[in-house]
Amino acid sequence: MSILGNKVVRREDPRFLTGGGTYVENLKLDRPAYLVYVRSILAHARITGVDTEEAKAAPGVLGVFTGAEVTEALGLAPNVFPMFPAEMRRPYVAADVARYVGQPLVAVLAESRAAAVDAAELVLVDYEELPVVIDLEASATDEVVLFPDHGTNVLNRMSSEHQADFSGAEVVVAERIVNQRLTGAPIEPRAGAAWWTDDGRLIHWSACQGAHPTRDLLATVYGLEPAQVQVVVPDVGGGFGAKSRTYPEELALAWYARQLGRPVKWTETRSENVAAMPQGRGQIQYARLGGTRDGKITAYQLDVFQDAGAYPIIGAILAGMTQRMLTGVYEIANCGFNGTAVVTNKVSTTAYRGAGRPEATVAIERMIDRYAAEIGMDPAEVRRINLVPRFTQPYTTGIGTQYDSGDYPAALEMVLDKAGYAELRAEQARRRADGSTELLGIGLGVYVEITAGGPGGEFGSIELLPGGRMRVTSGATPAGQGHDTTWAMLVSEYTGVAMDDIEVIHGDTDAVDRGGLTVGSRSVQLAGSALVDAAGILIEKARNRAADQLEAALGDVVFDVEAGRFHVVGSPVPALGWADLAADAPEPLIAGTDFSAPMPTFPSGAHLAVVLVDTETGRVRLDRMVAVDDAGTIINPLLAEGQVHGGLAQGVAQALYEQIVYDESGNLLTSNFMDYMIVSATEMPSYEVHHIETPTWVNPLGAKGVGESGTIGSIPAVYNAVIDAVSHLGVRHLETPLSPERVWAALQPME
Ligand code: MCN
Repeated sequence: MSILGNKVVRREDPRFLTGGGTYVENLKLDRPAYLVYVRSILAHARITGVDTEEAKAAPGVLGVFTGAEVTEALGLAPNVFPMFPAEMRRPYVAADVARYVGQPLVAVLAESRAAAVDAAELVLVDYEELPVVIDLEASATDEVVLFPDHGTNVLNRMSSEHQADFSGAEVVVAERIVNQRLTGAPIEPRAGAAWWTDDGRLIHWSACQGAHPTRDLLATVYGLEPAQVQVVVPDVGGGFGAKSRTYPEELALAWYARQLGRPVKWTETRSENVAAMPQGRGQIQYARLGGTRDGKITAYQLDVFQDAGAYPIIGAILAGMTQRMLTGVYEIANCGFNGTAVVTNKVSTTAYRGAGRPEATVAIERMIDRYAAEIGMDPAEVRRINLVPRFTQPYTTGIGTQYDSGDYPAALEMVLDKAGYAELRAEQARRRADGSTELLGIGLGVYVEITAGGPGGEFGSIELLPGGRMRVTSGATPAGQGHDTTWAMLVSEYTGVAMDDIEVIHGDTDAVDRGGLTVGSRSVQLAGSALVDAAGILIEKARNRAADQLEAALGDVVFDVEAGRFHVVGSPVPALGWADLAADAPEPLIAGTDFSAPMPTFPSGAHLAVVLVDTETGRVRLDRMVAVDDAGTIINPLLAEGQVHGGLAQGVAQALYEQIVYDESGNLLTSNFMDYMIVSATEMPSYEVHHIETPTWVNPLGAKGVGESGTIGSIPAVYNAVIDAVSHLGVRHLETPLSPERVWAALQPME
């Protein structure tokens, strides 16, 4: 019986739930030095003086290093992408100019964290204030330039080949949509530890989303061969995209370790994490949608400004993802896109759950509702009219993106059915007619997104151990997604070995040959498929060995996966199990391979939110969240559902609660969880989660990614629901997060 598709509970959870996890913070080191950074309190300033004398003399201090000293030794950090201007590379520790609040200026190392914090307070920094640019559109005018040597704040402009032509449209609606900045808010903030061994090897532990990319980065920074560096990523308390890179302030740990001749440990505080870990979103959109009066969309144009923050990293290119997913699930041949990425005096932007795809979905889904309101048609009906029909072979969208397979109408009809759409509309009408102060709103978010959209494949290996056990290594580095369970299930399925007899190793560059980043919901389809292929290779090798031992022709030996045994075809006895093949083995039986797919996969779905809006206070309560997701073949419905749950929470949070706010001087006003309204279980209803399966043909599992789906559909669903609740009062559009203040203000009579 197949184990795939079963709700197998996460075997890593007992460890996590009973304090048994191994994190960078609880790594025991011999006489570690604790690192604390002095960070910029100004968003843009020249550093005119740094006085470290008092700090150096403070109790327990082992070393104090200014930006100038670190920069002299290490230069600037390598660019994440070669096309970014060299002068915009980030310093490990800023030497002459600070460009965002929270940027590291001085490194203080001491015997204890408390001593380092105390000493950091004794460092005196002299600043000469420089003009600040926070607003994206203001930045694009270049009135204030962040990098005078580069001359402009504009990093890149991207335009589609064609622009939308609205001449045939009977109705045109336009909106400015803000995808506010968000912080990833992992439970575990960023943390790292580094030391040098006597034979010159660098060992670095990091709470990040990819051991091997961090190893390669460290090798580049310190001029080492990759083999001279070991990176260990132990358990990680969440990453959500924001830990996909190991950032300069952590890459410098090895340099401090070398100066002090001791291991160095660094864990940032929550406020440092909010201020200085790169953030997500930060995209302003100008959307225009045109159509006929009977609901057929004829033109769609999206022009966006993308905030890259002070130093361009991944966020600077995410508008490209928005462009790829421009038309979502709809047939819109006449469309266009322009994107402009700019630097601003804020921390950099990076990938955050969905990374460029939620932005595309928010824009199109919001505009569909806006158009539906304009022509007086039910928003579900407008979607029906324009959806791409079910397809199993590649479909090319208006913007030129090729999707693998999908059934969007099925997802829409299912979510409407499960939610009881007609009854909800009736209830909405009843409340409106009764003059209720608690209005009901219904919102849809029908989405398609791209997973495993980046380059490269993923690695996996399986080794037969004595007693018939298996050791699996995977290039994917999890941050809470349940890979241990998933990989053990897959290997069990294909080898017949019990899950309990399968150990899984990841996140250690000495133990795993190679690996990529756990981003873009790529792991199951790539790392999982690599294990499927590895299992096939291992079984072939085992069949050879069995043929020798059974003294049979290779062609006659078959593998019975249910029993986990090899025997001659037609005669199940004698048979050899994995344990027999492992015994007295002349050489280890091991198979490792990489899997790359011919194209990305495109998971999809339809989410429906029901909200109740209090017209007297503007408070929005999410009453129901119904989700239908299609990630192709599901390996473990329990884990996939867990992923959807987490994703939904982060989508709801963007629509209703969370927002990074800077004032116009660049001060961060939301630097802790009192000010940044992080979502919690108390705001959530019990989700109603369903799934359909449209397998992909691009990998042997038929699997697409599910790690970000929940977020992508739920943002527009909740967003649309709130506007829907108050649309009969003339409200057409509001900005997220839809705080009580914003909703209440929109409901006040015009002066
Ligand atoms: N799964 C499945 N069937 C599929 C696809 C996935 O059963 N067809 C299940 C698997 O059990 C797998 C899990 O879902 O373990 C996630 O798989 P996948 O969609 O391949 O995503 P990744 O493992 O590559 O994880 C990355 C994704 C991203 S990009 C973000 S952001 C995110 C997310 O995962 N960050 C997370 N989920 C997170 N969950 C936790 N707890 N913490 C984070 O930081």
